[in-house]
Amino acid sequence: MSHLKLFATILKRHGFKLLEKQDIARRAFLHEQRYFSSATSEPFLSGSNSNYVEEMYYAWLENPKSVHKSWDVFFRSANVGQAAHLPAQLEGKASFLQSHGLAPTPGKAEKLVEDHLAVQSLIRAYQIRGHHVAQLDPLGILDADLDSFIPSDLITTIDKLGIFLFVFCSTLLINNVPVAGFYGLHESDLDKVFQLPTTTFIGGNENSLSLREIIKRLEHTYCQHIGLEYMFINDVEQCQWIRQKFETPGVMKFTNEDKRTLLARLVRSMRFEDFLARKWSSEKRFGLEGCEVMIPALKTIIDKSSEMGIEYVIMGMPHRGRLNVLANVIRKELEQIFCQFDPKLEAADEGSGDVKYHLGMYHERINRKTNKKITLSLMANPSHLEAVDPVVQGKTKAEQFYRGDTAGKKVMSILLHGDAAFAGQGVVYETFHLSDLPSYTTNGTIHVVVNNQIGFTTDPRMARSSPYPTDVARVVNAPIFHVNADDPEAVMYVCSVAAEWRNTFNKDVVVDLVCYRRRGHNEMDEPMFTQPLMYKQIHKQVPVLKKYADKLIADGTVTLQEFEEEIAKYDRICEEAYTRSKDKKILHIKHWLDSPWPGFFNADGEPKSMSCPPTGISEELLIHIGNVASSVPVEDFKIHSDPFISDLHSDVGLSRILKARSEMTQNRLVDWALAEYMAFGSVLKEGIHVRLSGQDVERGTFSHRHHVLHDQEVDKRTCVPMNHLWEQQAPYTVCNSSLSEYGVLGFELGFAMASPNALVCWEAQFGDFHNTAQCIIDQFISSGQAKWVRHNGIVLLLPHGMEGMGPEHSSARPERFLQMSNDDSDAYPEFTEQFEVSQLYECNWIVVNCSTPANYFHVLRRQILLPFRKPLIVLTPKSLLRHPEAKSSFDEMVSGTTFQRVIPENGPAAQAPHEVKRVIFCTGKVYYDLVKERKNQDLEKQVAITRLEQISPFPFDLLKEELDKYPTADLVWCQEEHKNSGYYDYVKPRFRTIVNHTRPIWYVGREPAAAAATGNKNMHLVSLRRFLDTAFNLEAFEGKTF
Ligand SMILES: Cc1ncc(C[n+]2csc(CCOP(=O)(O)OP(=O)(O)O)c2C)c(N)n1
Repeated sequence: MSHLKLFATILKRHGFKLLEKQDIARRAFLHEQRYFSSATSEPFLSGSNSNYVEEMYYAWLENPKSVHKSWDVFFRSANVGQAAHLPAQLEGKASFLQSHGLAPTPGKAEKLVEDHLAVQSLIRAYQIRGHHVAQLDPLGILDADLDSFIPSDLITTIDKLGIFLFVFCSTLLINNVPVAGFYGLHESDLDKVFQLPTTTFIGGNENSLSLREIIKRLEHTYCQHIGLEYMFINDVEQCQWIRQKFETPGVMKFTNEDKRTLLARLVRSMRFEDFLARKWSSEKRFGLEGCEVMIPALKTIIDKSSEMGIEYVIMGMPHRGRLNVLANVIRKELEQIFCQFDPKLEAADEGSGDVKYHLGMYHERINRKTNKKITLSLMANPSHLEAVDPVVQGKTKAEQFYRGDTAGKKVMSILLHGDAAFAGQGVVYETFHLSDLPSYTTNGTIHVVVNNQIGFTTDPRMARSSPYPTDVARVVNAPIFHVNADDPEAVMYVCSVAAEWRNTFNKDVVVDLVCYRRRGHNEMDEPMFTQPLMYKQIHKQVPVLKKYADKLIADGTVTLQEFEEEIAKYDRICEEAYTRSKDKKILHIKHWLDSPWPGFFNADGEPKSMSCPPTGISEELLIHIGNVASSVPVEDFKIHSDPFISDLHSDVGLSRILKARSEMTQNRLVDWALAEYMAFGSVLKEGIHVRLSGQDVERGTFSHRHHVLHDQEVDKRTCVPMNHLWEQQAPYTVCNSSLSEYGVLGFELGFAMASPNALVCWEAQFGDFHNTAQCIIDQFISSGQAKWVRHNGIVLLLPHGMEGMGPEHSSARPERFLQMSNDDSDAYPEFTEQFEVSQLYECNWIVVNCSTPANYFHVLRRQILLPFRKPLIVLTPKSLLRHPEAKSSFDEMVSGTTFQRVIPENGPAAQAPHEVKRVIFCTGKVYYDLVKERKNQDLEKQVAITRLEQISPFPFDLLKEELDKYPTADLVWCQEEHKNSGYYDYVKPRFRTIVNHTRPIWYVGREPAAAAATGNKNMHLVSLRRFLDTAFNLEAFEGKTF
């Protein structure tokens, strides 16, 4: 910053702020005095009562070293008559001091105390606000904090102090009071020695320094190329740790070897971009130019982490520099990357693929610095910026979990961000909020921001309201290290400290690489349209590689010849790989898989079979699980029963629920909650980890689940009976999540990615809340396999049902999932023996709406028994959780039984199908309304009701059987949802395909509507009545055409 700019700043701020802040400083001082302690080891500035002063003085007279250094400074100054004035409480002891020749000269003495306080405040001001004046922008024209003003409590150069005091202070008056600088310090104070507080390390081995040296060292630490934000952290130990890492004189040392490695890495980073630019000048690649330092930065983080024991690093990143990361960090074979630029190559794998800068990667290699094995994985991601963040976290958590790495010492995540996206995308905040939750923490993530000070064409001043793009990290007390990306050594140091921070505290940390973007948003864009001045400067900017090479050549670390050879060597590597890439004929998307599942598929990556064993289990198992589910498997644990009723009546509250479970088990029955228990418990026995996450899932939104019991007498004592089923069982994790859908669903999707041997379920509080996680659903769950050939067996449990609860708690929007299902409505399939399973294999996800607990039990188990993984969307019930009819017998769950995709009519109508006038097809809860109404109207022989349990992929085969069975009946699709939602639009064309358009499928249900449901209970009931009447009006469609 130029001096002129500095003066302007000083003048401006003196207009009103200065005295006010001095006042504040004084008040703080007086406040501090009240808390003086009498400990003899205490420094002068916190010493207290009067006897204590005498003690100090006598001790000092005997041996000046026996007292704290600050007292030594004080008595010494007083003795030479410099300035020694006691704090107000000690003034009463003036006579004592006078009698000992220590009579203070009032003005000077007071100044000594004030000056010490001022110096402390000054140090603190640097620690808090030094980053605002750090030189972070490599272009030298922008302010990383979007503010060109210097905080008024910083003295940024010794020059400034001098100029400031002489030029301005003597003449500047505010309210007729002469302004003597923010702290009242004068040039004459510069060579005075001040005691350093314990909250700084600038002294190194020294306890006191001259003011001149203090300012110099503070400036060196806080106002050069590194800007540190950490003073908001609540933990003193953590703050001290950071201060020590950055303030200690001479900490930033690099050996020649380090510098040469850094240069070589910069060569690779820069020449890779140059190579791509030369070969494919008109292709989008989102180059890294302007932030080439990111490659050595990531490598430093990985080296350091590997040194400290990390074996697996999982990364998520946006487009910028992604190819470079694949090439030079993950070390993907260059020819594989270059292949991606060849539009003529044929894709060898299933799926539709993705553009090259979205693909993922998994690679095991030896870290050359540490000679240790390291696995690196870059997660595939959609264009949707930051969406991958929680996915990376979930996968990292799972990898830690399966390795028993509870403290995150073996597996860690690194997330890269663009400045605009980091500031703008809410999922960043949601992800940060998972970082310290026991069931979601990954024990610290290192965030690296490529802060090129622009977002596409948008200036950061228009893109965020926070000073830095990184401010979101402050909510979790993550330190933020801003660094000028044109100072590679500063960057390496910061990255190394970041890695150590994570290893020491297992908390998140942010490295903000303040850089620039040499080209447009992509290589085809013209940035001068929108940022003319910035780009004029960028065009003049010397690339970082040249700057650093010049520096190392000048100081003799490398010779020009060595540098040129390094460049030639890497260029040769690229050329050779390019030649090899020309021989490739086929593009394998599988080579870009980020999460391989060794052993799960056969050698060609195909499922080992195309069949699924029956999903029923033995009666013995059902009974055992039922008994544990209705018990409290730990001693002396008092569960909930109504506190207002005495213990004698223990079958109230939770006791009653458990008792009911026990009775159901004895009666060989299950309700929804018990069926879920049976499904989870049985797969746990088979060694499959089960994880259920979402808001309030432990108890269940509808208070039906109760998977975590709470001791009513001991705070925070809990018990999870599901983990007490067998001695040898997989662990069960059930966790209430933060109030987030986007972040948490992304997290669970990532968790499910790590292993096929886990049943990972996410439950929405109400089904419609999934729409705040739409990006995860659309971009990952629906299309993930097609884009990135990776399977995922995540289960979404979405409470759904029109129960008069208003527009917002009724519909899980099944139509959205069905609309994205990839089965062809018009293609009549061939019904082979394996039709059921191969249809599942071909689909992008499975959508079910079970009408019985047994079927819910089966579909959960089928998820694990299938020889491949597909996302499963389950529309789950609300009122059916307690519906007396919605119970299943053990007979429907024992060995040999299986999931029923369709539950056909099995009452009187099925006995005489030719007499049936109407077949109503339906799904879910409306079945119970229809059955009741049919009984009321005595139409059990005339009307068959068939339930569609698996809606997608559509069970063409079973429905064909049903349709053939009732050749003369009307066909009706009945749903409780509005016509433009629910299932109608999905099922209608498929039914028609089955009957080859020869029979109509009539619609019965609610009218189309803009809102998912009415908020008026009466309207709800009226519309229910209306469509039930139509459903059983056998003349309703007479004479109508279709
Ligand atoms: C969620 C989302 N919204 C919008 C976009 C469109 N988009 C692509 S890149 C970009 C600018 C990103 O800027 P920044 O995060 O600073 O990264 P940079 O491109 O500068 O590296 C935008 C708006 C997107 N990809 N994702």
